[in-house]
Amino acid sequence: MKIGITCYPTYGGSGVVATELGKELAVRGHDVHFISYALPIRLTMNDRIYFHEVEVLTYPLFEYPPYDLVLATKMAEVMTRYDLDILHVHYAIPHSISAYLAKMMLSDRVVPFVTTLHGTDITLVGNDRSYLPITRFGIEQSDAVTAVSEYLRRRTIDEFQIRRPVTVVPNFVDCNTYGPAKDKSIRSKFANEDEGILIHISNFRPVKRIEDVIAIFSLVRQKRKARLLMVGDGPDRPKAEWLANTHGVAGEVLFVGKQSDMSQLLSISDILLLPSDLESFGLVALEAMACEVPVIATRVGGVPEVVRHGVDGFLYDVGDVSSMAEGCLAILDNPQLRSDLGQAARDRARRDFCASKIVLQYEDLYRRTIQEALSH
Ligand code: GMT
Repeated sequence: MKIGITCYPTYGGSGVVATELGKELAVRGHDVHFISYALPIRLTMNDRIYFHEVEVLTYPLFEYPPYDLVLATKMAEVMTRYDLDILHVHYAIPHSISAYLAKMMLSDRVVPFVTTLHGTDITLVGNDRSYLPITRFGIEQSDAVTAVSEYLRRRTIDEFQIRRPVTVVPNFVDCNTYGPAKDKSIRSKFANEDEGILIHISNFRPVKRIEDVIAIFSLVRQKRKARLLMVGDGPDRPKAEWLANTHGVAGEVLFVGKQSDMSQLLSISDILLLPSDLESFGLVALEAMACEVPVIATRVGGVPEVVRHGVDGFLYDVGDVSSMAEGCLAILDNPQLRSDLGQAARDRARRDFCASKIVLQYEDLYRRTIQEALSH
């Protein structure tokens, strides 16, 4: 198939999923055309992967340059020139609207589009009253809609009163790339032998509750030696750095910034911390699980569909930092528990969320959607 993919190219779960999906589809022999305003962060090019940059004209009259319109124009252009069979957009706003416009712009053929809902497009942005009607319209007009968890599917249907089917296609992980550390010596760059390593990876937005990450770590640090790796960047990073200072743990917290390869840092860690207010899936938890790393997270959104409490890690109420610290200590102080949780986590990642299995679901969906569009 000739498949177009649109996503946000920046550091964020939806862009990562879209990029990894495109790479997998290319390996399986499809031509994949990424359409976005910058090269997606994890994208590596090959002869089946194309990148089409959307260039937004700025003009003094445009206080808000109309990206969605330029995107629609580029989508229609790529659909025509490369004879696309289908377009898959990740994140409803504004991508599903641009895809709809592009579809309408083609007079001689129909190129259907699939919208994948990732989370904040529904839970935050789409729920803002000013965005809700247009998000609902984009969902209703899509030729197929998927959500990354059952939680997100249900919430979309309930809150947007969606009458059309929404299919759950969960996020996935490449268990060959993400696995236990092959070279344990890298660990010594970050911690001494007797120190546990906790890791947090995110875009440092308020929903991630970075303050809780620091609070949990400082409670752990009162009881035993440990280090905290903070991976990523975003608006709450200065707050996190300041909190690490005020909690007196700045020397043990390492802010490593944005990284393109998470697998190495995850594989040398003992625990992933994900104390978010909300996660529709929690892709980073799955990536940690594939690396045999237990997860300490909040029992929110789609997280319990990924992490099983007491099996792959432990789940707690939002803000319950003392219990989360206790959970970390239980794991760090008991190597057998750490190993059991880690192995169960990897088994689950391989069995239920392995890339090859989930990519097949998308391929099937594309074929069915193309067939349906042709038959109308
Ligand atoms: O978490 C973010 O702020 C980024 C956001 C995105 O759309 O890029 O992540 C959402 O999509 C990810 C990939 O499907 C999910 O793993 C995250 O749970 C989801 N974030 C939220 O629901 C807050």
